[in-house]
Amino acid sequence: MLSKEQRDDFEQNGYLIVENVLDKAAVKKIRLTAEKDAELGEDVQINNNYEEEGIGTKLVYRDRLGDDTYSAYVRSRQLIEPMEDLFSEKMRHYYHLQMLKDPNTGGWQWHQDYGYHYKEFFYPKFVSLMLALDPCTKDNGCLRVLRGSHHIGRLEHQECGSQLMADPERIEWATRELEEVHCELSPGSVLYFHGNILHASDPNQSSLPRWSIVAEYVTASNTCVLPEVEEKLSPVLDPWDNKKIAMITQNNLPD
Ligand SMILES: O=C(O)CCC(=O)C(=O)O
Repeated sequence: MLSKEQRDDFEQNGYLIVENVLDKAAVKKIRLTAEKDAELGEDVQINNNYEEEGIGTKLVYRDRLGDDTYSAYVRSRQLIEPMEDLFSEKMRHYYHLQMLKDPNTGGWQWHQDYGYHYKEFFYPKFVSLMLALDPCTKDNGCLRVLRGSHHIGRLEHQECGSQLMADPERIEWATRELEEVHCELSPGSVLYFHGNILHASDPNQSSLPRWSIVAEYVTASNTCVLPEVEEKLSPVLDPWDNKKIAMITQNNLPD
């Protein structure tokens, strides 16, 4: 359970960092599995987040929860219950991304995740989490947020390379008005961020990888505007306990 102070922080700031949600052993298991995961390697896409030639962003997109280690954690009690607490509702999984932010990759323009998905859901009851698998620091392009920017509401987004970015004029305003916070995370810590918070990140210009899992959810009561979205969403999540997760993750450990 989160404290009242944590819930108030999220309400005011639009984001919340919860330290050490997963222990070192769990992070090691996920990291090892990902390193040796041939399917992950095959499904990597390189997104270009800049209009001109620029550093690409390496990621793997998954729109279903499967019998794999990442899905097990994405639906785990440890990760899901804080969101249920923040929204006083059960959650549904929309998709998750394996962010493989290797040296000289990455970089995201200012955007809101609900800005990407406004056409799909009627309410901004949309929340993302970032589970750090490596240290996320200023030097390797940790997520940056504009504190409290979720109170602005959804902004218009425009294409930028193969991604979207929020209206540049509004970004200029927002960066003048609001404090920019670097969300540094230790492995196993989780950043929860509201669908309307403005966030961005720099490319990883360090010599070490900065991998994470970013997962997106809506509350159980949100309404799908597009019928095909309903099919993609998971049923209302009954979060998995450690016993169930241990079974899945043990089966999937590489030799
Ligand atoms: O991983 C990053 O650096 C940024 C991820 C992000 O902005 C997102 O998933 O919306």
